[in-house]
Amino acid sequence: MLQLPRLYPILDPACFPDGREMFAAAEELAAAGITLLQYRNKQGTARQMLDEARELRSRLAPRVKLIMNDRADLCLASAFDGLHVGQDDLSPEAARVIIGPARWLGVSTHNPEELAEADKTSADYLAIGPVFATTSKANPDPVVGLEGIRRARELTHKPLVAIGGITRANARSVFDAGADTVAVISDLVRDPRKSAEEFLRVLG
Ligand code: TZP
Ligand code: MG
Repeated sequence: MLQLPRLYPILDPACFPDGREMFAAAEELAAAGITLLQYRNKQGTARQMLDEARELRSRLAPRVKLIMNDRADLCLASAFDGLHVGQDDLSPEAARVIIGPARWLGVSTHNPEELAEADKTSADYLAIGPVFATTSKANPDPVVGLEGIRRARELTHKPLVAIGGITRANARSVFDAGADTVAVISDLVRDPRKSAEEFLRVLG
């Protein structure tokens, strides 16, 4: 089974008003020692996304495994290492047909029913959230809390990624509730290197 690192940063260009800043943040995260990164872009065109993804790859691979959010086509076009799909994207099995057996596949879930369903697929890891309130996602599902993580942990043996409102201050509690990995957007935006180092220390 896939072994994920404890910290799973997600870079979303919407968090970086100056376009180049996202790449600087990516380099800082890598310097802090992260080994997994998701690229998430809900606003860009396919071309912009491919350009940005290729630049991330040229800067970070092979030190950092790169996961594309939503888009199986761009995962292949940018030679990323994996794909992350949600409940409104391609189904895990449809995504698997496109990305093949070797690339990593992650699936977002928001309640026990979705998690149990995703557990039956070829997904390599499952995400559960939002754990806490988040401002990084439009129309988030209801918060699942630490109890939602505990419940999810009972329902799957796959690597479990917790997401939503996770900070250096609460990351330990998320781990203690049964998550294997924390996925983080906003608490890595300001001073990414220092923040990632602190996360890794807390989670160590
Ligand atoms: N899915 C559930 S919550 C979330 C996503 C993409 C946003 C997480 O961002 P943050 O800033 O770490 O709360
Ligand atoms: Mg999605």
